[in-house]
Amino acid sequence: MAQVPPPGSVVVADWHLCKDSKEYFSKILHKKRRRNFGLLESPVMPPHVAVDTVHYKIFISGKSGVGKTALAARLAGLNIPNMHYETTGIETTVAYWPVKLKENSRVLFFRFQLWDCGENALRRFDHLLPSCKEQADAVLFLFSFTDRTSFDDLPNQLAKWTELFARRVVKMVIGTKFDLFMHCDVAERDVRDFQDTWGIPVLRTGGEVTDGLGDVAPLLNCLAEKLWYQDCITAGSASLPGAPENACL
Ligand SMILES: Nc1nc2c(ncn2[C@@H]2O[C@H](COP(=O)(O)OP(=O)(O)O)[C@@H](O)[C@H]2O)c(=O)[nH]1
Ligand SMILES: [Mg+2]
Repeated sequence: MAQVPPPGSVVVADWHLCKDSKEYFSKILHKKRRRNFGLLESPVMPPHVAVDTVHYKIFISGKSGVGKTALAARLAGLNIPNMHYETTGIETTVAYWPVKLKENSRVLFFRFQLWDCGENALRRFDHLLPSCKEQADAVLFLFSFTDRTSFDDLPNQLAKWTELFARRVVKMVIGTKFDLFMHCDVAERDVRDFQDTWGIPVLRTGGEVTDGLGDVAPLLNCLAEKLWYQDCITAGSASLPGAPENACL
């Protein structure tokens, strides 16, 4: 079973609510909404506040209509498309997220490059999957709470990606459309059973974007935590929940 850090043991949870985080989060906000960053843009801190940025590539996996494009938009603070249209190829979206490490109170900007590829395009064009897979640090496995088949297919998806990667990658399972509880097709008990069997926590998402930070903070902090922990293990300090100075910089 994958080694996972206990939730909240590596990064400060809900740091976006603390006063000392304001200076950092203000750099990813504009008029109280998330700032959009192009591929070559990044948050700029004043010269006396040196903050390192760590880069990660994240692939979003899941069947068509499950909510991959909506999740990428949500995590980056962009408008969520109301209409479903199949993503025609690969779309990448950049999301920055400041994180405070518990061990040494060090602040880092995490730069997540989210790779979203339409399922039909993946099937039709053989070259897409290798480029999505190349150098990926994490895979987000999506299922929809309103689509039982997407949940039942998770073991296949996990097996497929485990086979594809010889090296270690972070795996996260996210249930979308949790807001549509009237149409919920996946029982809590089934989610618990899945977590017990696979040892992977299931996160949930859905609903209106509120203040732009609160609804994505648990997802982004969890992702940051797992990625940082993975780097610690790779750098050979698996016993530490924090990281050595050069773990991934
Ligand atoms: N209510 C609700 N609708 C969602 C959610 N996620 C996605 N959708 C809607 O589901 C449809 C498919 O989403 P999309 O992200 O395009 O699916 P993709 O094919 O996996 O990229 C769109 O109409 C979205 O607006 C969610 O969490 N809640
Ligand atoms: Mg899409």
